[in-house]
Amino acid sequence: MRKQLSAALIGVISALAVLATAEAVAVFVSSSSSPFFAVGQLAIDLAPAWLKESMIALFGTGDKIALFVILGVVVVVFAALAGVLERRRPPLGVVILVVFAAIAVIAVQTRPEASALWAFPTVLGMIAGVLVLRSGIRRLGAWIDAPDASRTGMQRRQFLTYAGVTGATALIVAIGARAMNASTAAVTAIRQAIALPAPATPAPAIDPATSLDVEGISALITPNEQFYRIDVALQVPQINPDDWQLKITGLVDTEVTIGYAELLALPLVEHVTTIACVSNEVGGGLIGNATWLGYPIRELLARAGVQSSADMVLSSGPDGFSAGTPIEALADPNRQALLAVGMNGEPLPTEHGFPARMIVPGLFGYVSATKWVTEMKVTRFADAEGYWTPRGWDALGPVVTQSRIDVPLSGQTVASGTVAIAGVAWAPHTGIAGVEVRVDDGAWQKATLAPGISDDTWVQWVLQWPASAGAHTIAVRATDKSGYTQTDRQAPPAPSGATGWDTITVTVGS
Ligand SMILES: Nc1nc2c(c(=O)[nH]1)N[C@H]1C(S)=C(S)[C@@H](COP(=O)(O)O)O[C@H]1N2
Ligand SMILES: [Mo]
Repeated sequence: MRKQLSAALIGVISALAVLATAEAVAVFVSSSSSPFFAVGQLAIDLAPAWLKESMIALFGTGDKIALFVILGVVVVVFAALAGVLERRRPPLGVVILVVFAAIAVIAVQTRPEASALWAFPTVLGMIAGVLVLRSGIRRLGAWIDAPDASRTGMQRRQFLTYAGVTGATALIVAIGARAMNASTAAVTAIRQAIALPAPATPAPAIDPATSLDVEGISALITPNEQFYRIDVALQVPQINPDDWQLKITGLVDTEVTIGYAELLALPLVEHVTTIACVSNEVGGGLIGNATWLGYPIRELLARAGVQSSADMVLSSGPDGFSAGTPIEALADPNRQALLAVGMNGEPLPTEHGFPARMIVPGLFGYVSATKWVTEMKVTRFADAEGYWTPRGWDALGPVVTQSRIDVPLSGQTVASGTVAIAGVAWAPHTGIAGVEVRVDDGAWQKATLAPGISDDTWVQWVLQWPASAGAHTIAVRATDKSGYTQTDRQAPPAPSGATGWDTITVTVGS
């Protein structure tokens, strides 16, 4: 009896290990990829109407809790059985775990936004569960099935310690990770329910016909799901807008505090701005263009009254990041520096700063684009520095004028004839004056620019190239409206942004 109970206990602990691991991994994948709720949801979706009705009749609004209790009991019973069977007829216990994990993976994959990645939490959970089960049963065997009389006491203690430590760890991790996943799910629901106000000053309407019709070129407006994400946050901060506040502090006449509802009630401005990361390599993808909805930061600074000795705003978020932005840029009436709440018509996605972030045309993200921003401290460059400055990056980070070839892809083989060489070029807040393309050692040829949105956004460009058979090298360079033409001198991203021409090689077939 003691043998059976101990084996059953190991089975239950291994199920707990599955759950704990899966929940913990789900924290990094997606809160909805946790098998716990996916299985419950699938059960609800599959349950016939009569069963749903009798559940509601029996348990009323407690029907969901009842469902989880029932699921919990089923899992505990099968987990105990897995323990007993793994001791008697290995690997039957492992088989039960794997079958349950397979059901959970199917359940997770039926969720609306599921991706293949969402199988990870359950699969890693299953591996952890199998390891715990096998090693638990092995220790149990050493104690009970093949006792070495001189060591029985020690082996018993070893087994109990193993069961206790593994069980307690799994329980703590499972509860902690579940709580995190639940709070993520809660903020996701709050965000989805928000209806942003219409802008008092809308961005000009974008005529889709003005975009270049070239397969593979970057879309003029980058969809939110494709927008690059860079931050030092190990976990995406989950901020309930009701609890969020921005404080303007430091060298001001009066401190200003503003909440989310108050912010949404202000006359909001919509502005299309291209933002870029200083770490972007030449030809890289750490750049995107979006329509931002927000309130001008200069108005907030004016409310607070900036003292004349100040020249920098040190903004910070809950992940420990901070950015030092010149007040000159933030207060400039001709530059739409926004405290943004919306991105491409939606509340900011959580990974892009929900509920509010800064967007400043013309400055790299690390000195301006603080996400989840909660404080703007008015100060001086002589007295404070942003997160990346002591880590080897310039204190000032104007975006470097750059251009990128989107098509053809480097290394691609294309058919001879007319080939569209196309991409994007950017010099935010300066504007692109022209783009030139060079094939092999030929002359620089002017590319055609699509009408841009404003000097704050990137522009699409294309050159129709009569391609002859063979291998070719293609380079691009942009000239901005200040008259600067991109240098061919290659510099790495640190300390102030990569330079050099994006260059690709293609083979043209005959
Ligand atoms: N809170 C916070 N904000 C941040 C960062 C960060 O690490 N933490 N990174 C910055 C950097 S380096 C860049 S390039 C932009 C990227 O914004 P995105 O992830 O929305 O594209 O966010 C900026 N804002
Ligand atoms: Mo960045």
